[in-house]
Amino acid sequence: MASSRSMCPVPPQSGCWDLFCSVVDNFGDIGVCWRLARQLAEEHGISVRLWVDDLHSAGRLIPSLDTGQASQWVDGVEVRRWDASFPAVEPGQVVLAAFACRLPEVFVEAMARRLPRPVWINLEYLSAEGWVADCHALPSPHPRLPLVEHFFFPGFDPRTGGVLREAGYAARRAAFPVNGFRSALGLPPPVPGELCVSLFSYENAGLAGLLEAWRQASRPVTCLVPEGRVVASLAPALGAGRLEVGDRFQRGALTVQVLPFVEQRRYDELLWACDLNFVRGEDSFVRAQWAARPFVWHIYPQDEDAHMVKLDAFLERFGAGLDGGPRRALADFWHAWNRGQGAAEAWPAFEAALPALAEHGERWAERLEAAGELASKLVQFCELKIE
Ligand code: TRH
Repeated sequence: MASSRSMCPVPPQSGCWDLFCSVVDNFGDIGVCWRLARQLAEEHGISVRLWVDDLHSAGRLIPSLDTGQASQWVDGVEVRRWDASFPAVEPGQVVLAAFACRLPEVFVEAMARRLPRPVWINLEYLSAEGWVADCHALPSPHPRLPLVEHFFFPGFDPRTGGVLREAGYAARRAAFPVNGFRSALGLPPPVPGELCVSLFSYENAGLAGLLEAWRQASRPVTCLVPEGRVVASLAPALGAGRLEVGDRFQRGALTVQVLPFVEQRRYDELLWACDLNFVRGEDSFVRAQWAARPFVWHIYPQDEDAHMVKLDAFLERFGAGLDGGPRRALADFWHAWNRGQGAAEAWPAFEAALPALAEHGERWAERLEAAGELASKLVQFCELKIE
């Protein structure tokens, strides 16, 4: 019976895992899940079945995905559309529920019947808060079924699950041709003193003031903006109508260019090509840290400003080892950006701190590496739990 229902058509080297991803909004949920799924398959030989309830969002990051197909293999990962009516399938050795998404009841029942029982992991959101290390890996027995769920917390501390980073990251980066990247966008090689900025952010009322500061800057500022939510704030600030991919504007010292949203693997290139990266959510926030360049985090807004606690927890952790001046400038600018006001006023001090932040970024990436790599830690954790 299991053979016709099993979803591991390719004999796995290291087992078969189910990863469930419910797309709440934007791209962070699928962004983390897709990166993790690829790593598990490519680097750990695991046969991953990724269940996604919104293939259209996924398709933005995975252009080769056929959004009309309920089941397909992409980059060694079996991508399955997660429909309301869930098929009868044999659960894998490990079941990962990303970001506390609720698994289909029939699937949970099947997990309880499977012997040996699957290792059940709830992959949590990333946070720099101190309590995360204490809660990482804690078990939670199911109230009714013979199953135990474990909470797996990404984080910045060696006692947490760490953050994702592909094994080939350093080599890809070393081989990256900045000038080739720019010339593909129709941009000349960087001129001395130029500041190149990537802007991947939510809508922001402070953007107009910041663009004005860049327009009046004493050096060229190139701002590369992937199409998406921030474009809604960009168009009025530039006095433009509807913005299209490829549009370029020159305003004083400032050049703004709208870029296409690229395949996930290629997003890193934009970060490597820039001196300062505005990022958001969770996955781009982590990528900016690996890029080891100064960055600005637009955190995902939550009710009752809960996100500001997380923002400050990160600033506290990240800022350790930074001198007082750059540290204050960083916090002031990040707060202004996240409040949507005062970014232009906070810019001069932040700009002056960029060289110190660039140096600090390298040191931080080393600390991040010391916290451990999430996919590897997850595999180790599950190997210990697999019966
Ligand atoms: O899109 P985000 O804002 O995602 C979220 C979600 O809102 C989610 O519900 C929330 O819980 C979470 O944030 C905290 O930001 P994030 O996480 O950075 O995801 C963006 C993804 O898009 C990331 O994987 C990088 C990818 N990307 C591309 O693949 N191509 C691109 O051109 C760009 C700009 C991004």
